[in-house]
Amino acid sequence: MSYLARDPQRRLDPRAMDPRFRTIVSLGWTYDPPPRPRADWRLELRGRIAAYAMGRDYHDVVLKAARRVAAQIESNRPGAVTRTYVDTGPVFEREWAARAYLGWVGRNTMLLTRDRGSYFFLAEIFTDVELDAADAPYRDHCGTCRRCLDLCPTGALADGHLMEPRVCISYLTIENRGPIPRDLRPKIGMWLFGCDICQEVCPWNEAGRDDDDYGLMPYLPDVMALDDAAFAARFTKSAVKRAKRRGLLRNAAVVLGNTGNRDAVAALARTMDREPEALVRSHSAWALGELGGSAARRALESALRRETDAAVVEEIRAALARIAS
Ligand code: B12
Ligand code: SF4
Ligand code: SF4
Repeated sequence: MSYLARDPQRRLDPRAMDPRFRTIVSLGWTYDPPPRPRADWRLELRGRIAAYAMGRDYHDVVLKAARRVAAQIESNRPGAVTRTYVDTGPVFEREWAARAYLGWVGRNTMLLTRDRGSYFFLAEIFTDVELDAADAPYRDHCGTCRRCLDLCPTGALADGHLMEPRVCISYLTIENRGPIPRDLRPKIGMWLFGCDICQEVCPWNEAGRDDDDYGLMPYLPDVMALDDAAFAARFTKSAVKRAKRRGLLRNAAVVLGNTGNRDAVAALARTMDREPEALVRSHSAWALGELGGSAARRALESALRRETDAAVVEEIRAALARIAS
């Protein structure tokens, strides 16, 4: 995410992008809270996708909606300059939303409101039109609560609205292009793409819905079997495509390892045999090492005889050593 360090001046002061800007309009677009997981992910070999990625990619949907608001401003004020952002430009979206009094920045670093919780996206319209601001800041309603800090599995959150993104599951499973550090893999638990824990535990977010959650909990052996064409067919219109096929399969291997369920061995062994991406093979080797047992050991030994990639060979050896001990 080195792009975050680019253009600091434009980030801090949008007038560096266009000196005519006078106002930022901050917008929120709610999405459905995650369903309460009813599937037993370990037993059923399922991984979980964060709620925001359900349905069509929000960048398209929210940008279109925000542009409609921008068009409204332009029609009310002919000649107005507007520029619309959803997640893509050098914009501190939560900072501007907090300063527009849309909500407060919680200890989980999310922008929250009392009536909507945090299950909403942000968008901004930068404009040269001068508009009145809301009259009172949105008070912080975290109070003495620390649930998000205490329950984040990787300890990514710290006092003072701080987060260490490099250990956040959302970063590790979406933005990270390389291997997931070995010590963090068990902490990823069931998360196949993104993570909702620090929102789910927040008292300002409504309890999850009761309906079918299988849409957000795909069967992992099917995920491991996706080739390029099948991945594209299933995820082109979804935010999940950001992880790319190799990233998603890497994550699926880690979650299968975390299930502790040896029913996953066959899918992982097949991956060791057929998968062209070394990144996916190396995480599958790790997962086989976690599951252990004679079938996992045989799959690793046979993969070791064929493997030419040094990083995968190292993972296989480490996995075999874990099984032996
Ligand atoms: C990089 C990024 C990430 C990174 C880093 C997250 C981070 N905390 O910085 C990763 C990959 C980890 C991530 C994860 C997620 N993200 Co994200 N992400 C972004 C992105 C592209 C940039 C964020 C950024 O600049 N971070 C750097 C920090 C310094 O800036 P900041 O976000 O503006 O927030 C700081 C300031 O506002 C300041 N601040 C403001 N007011 C106050 C008040 C006080 C008192 C203090 C001390 C500080 C303070 O502290 C904030 C926290 O550091 C934004 C879109 C955007 N352009 O803003 C989306 C965005 C923040 N992400 C979003 C979402 C939905 C998520 C996830 C929920 C997705 C998921 N389910 O997996 C998780 C949530 C994890 C979490 N707890 O934050 C939404 C958040 C919506 C909301 N209601 O807040 C955004 C705004 C995208 C959007 N357009 O809707 N994300
Ligand atoms: S998204 Fe998950 S890993 Fe990241 S800070 Fe929140 S609880 Fe922790
Ligand atoms: S869980 Fe508690 S501390 Fe964290 S954001 Fe929600 S109210 Fe604030």
